[in-house]
Amino acid sequence: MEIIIAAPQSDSHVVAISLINDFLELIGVKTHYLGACCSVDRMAECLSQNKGVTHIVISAANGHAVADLQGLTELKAKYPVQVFLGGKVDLSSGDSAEACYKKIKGVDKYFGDIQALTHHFSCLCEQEANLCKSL
Ligand code: B12
Repeated sequence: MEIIIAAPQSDSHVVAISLINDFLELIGVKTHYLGACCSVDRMAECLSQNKGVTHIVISAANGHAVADLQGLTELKAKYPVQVFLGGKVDLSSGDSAEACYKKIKGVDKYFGDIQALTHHFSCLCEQEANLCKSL
């Protein structure tokens, strides 16, 4: 399992992405940690160089994810990846994070906490391992 971890283009908060990177590495996920202030173009560049990447995990903190993440649909038309988002998506609107994430085209799922995300990837890794054994 190989994934990208990043914060959106205008977002300089690094603590959550760093924690997520550590948790996922611990369960055996190979991570490409692109860090904070990462543009969608930079994510696409990484995908073009790493064909095994299946997911992009994005952490939003500063509330500008809706504007920052324009372009995900075009990226997904080119690369077959799933995009997971978590954090504070858009507090200015007063909507919940779960409601806000739906405003961002190209995001497949919003995760409320890191534990749920880690559990999800842990199940995916197990499925991948079982598939390899059966081949
Ligand atoms: C530290 C901090 C900073 C530091 C960041 C240092 C760094 N390089 O990381 C500095 C001082 C640079 C900073 C700057 C700013 N900040 Co600031 N910052 C914080 C602060 C105090 C802590 C953030 C943090 O690290 N938390 C620890 C991590 C572990 O928690 P977390 O980010 O909340 O993530 C948790 C969950 O949300 C979730 N999660 C997060 N992402 C993801 C992703 C996935 C996939 C999943 C499953 C879960 C998940 O899991 C984490 C653990 O529970 C928060 C306030 C707060 N107490 O939360 C404000 C806060 C995030 N900042 C805020 C703001 C507004 C700013 C500035 C705009 C301030 C300014 N006027 O300059 C700038 C923006 C800079 C930028 N370009 O992004 C606001 C954002 C408001 C919003 N979203 O609407 C906050 C919430 C403060 C506030 N209450 O107003 N900030």
